[in-house]
Amino acid sequence: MRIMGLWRFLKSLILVNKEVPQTRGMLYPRESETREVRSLDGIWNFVRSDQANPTQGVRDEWYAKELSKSRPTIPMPVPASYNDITTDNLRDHVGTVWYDRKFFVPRSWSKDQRIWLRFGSVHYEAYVWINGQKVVKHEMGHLPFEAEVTDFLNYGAENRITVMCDNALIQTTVPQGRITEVPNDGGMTIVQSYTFDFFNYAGIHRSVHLYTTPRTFIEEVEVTTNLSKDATVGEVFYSVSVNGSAANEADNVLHIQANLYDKEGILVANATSDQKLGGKLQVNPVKPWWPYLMHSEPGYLYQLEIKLLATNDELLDVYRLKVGIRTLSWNSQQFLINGKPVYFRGFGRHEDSDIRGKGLDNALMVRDFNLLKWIGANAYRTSHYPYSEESMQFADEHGIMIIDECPSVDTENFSQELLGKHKSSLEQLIHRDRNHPSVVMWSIANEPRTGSVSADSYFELVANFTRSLDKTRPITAAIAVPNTQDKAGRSLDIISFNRYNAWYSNAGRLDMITQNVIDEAIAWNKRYNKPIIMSEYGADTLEGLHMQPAYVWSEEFQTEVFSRHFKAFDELRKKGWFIGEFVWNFADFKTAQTYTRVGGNKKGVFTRARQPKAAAHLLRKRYFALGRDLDQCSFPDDLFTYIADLIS
Ligand code: BDP
Repeated sequence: MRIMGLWRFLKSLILVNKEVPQTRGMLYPRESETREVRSLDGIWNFVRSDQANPTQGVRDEWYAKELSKSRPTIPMPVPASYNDITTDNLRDHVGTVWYDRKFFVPRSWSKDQRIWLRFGSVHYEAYVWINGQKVVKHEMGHLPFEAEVTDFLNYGAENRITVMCDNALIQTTVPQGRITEVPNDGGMTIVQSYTFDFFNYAGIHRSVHLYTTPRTFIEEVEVTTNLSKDATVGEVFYSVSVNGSAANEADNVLHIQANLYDKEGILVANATSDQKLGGKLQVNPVKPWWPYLMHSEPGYLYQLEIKLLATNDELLDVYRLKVGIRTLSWNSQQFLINGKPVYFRGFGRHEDSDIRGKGLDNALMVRDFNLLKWIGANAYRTSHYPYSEESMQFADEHGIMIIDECPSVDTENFSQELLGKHKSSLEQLIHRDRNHPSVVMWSIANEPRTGSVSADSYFELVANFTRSLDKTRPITAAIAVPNTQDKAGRSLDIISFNRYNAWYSNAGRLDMITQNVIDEAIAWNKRYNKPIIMSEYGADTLEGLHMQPAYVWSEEFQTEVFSRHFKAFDELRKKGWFIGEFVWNFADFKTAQTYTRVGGNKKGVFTRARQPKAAAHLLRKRYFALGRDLDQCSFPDDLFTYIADLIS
């Protein structure tokens, strides 16, 4: 046993940098004059496998016919987590579940084009069949995947799609978990455990689309932007990849016509590409993309129209996407957007709500953005996994800055296989999100166990890999080990730390917050000479529980905890290198069952039903006060409640 342990330890020290598979395509499905999009969202049929026999459905080929022919099915909404839909213990199911549904493909789709099947995300692993034939397999929740299904479909006829989804997390999945077999009253049972603090919701979490492209089509578009020093001239660099036979014909020189339109739909720049299908558009005068409250017109987006043309100027394909023109830069003290230093004021969040779990919900998304703006936040971290593409587009539109986090949380037991998956999660994330102006930083992990010796080379490899994919954004990780033990910070550009003073340490001691926060931030900065963010702080709060003097779990306590942190942050802001404060959490959320959680984690500033707790009103005053002081924003009329004309 001890020899095995030693061997595992030694192996973790000699991690090597292996290639990871490269994502192709995956542009967000959009209609255009050359493309059609259909949704497969709705009510699907659902079967859970026997926990003790998770591969039975594959062996018995359940995908070969309708699921209902193999097992009784129940209705299941897509998109949604399946866990909280039924009234039985589906919530705690471990292993595989199956979905299927039928759909029609129009006869017109058979003509000289390609058909793609795209999933916004399935957690955690998905196997997909069309009409009984396997078309794609994908591992990793919260990230999209797609496959060409042109040759698998019946045109002008009915089709069947079958999905097997596996929620099991083990030591080499991202995130990690453990599966164990333990005795229960009925004999033995399978138990999933994990150390991270949110419920392992599973299922088809985001929309399923069928879409068409021409035979030769725009497969990828990558955009970067620049601004002149005086911010009057903007540049948009685009690079396009094309897939299809026309791209290989020697006498057919494909080219791109790129047109840029402003918000009013007026053409402000156009260009024809070079032979590599890339080019530059210049906008003069430009309206830069600014974060919310940093400018009177935040989130300004242009529309980039990419037209793929053949030698004879025949139009082959058209794809449009929104583009925000901005620059990012950073040094050992600051993070700047369009040359202006940024002070982040925001939240760690979760994609989580009653009944639908982590399923995409437009009503919830719009409500959340309304609350973010109401409270005066300018940023959030996608703790602890990539959020929906729809929410990324929304953040672009509303000028909310995003620290975009990959699904690596509580990372430990660093192995070669884990490293490969971790890198792949970042590759998929960056491929998906690289064109979003709202994404201003990559977070490569949350609370990794960076005190261990092997964390050193592991995070160096992960950070360098991330940099090799995108040099335009800084890299951070939210670290919780004491700074004296940490081994990852040297590989990051910006240090984020999570700490729960007066909660996990010195519970209830409001008098032990301010100085501790100041001391810890200074220590992180001294150790690494990099900008510092407090990426998590907070206290569980049961809405409606009031206690004076403040007592843990009460609304008064959360308010006081925030206020003591604000004091520390204001001291730290004077130092020049403290660049942001993020409350944990935006809203209450569900976790695994433990005696420290009452129906879930209650550190939300908003309840799970998205109503404010008392502390929300305090936080709102602070975020707007910071906005006015730092970015000259104005106050909303209802920020302060009239008390008496004795008080100004
Ligand atoms: C932090 C984690 C976060 C938890 C939080 C908490 O990063 O995921 O939810 O603690 O315990 O350590 O509330």
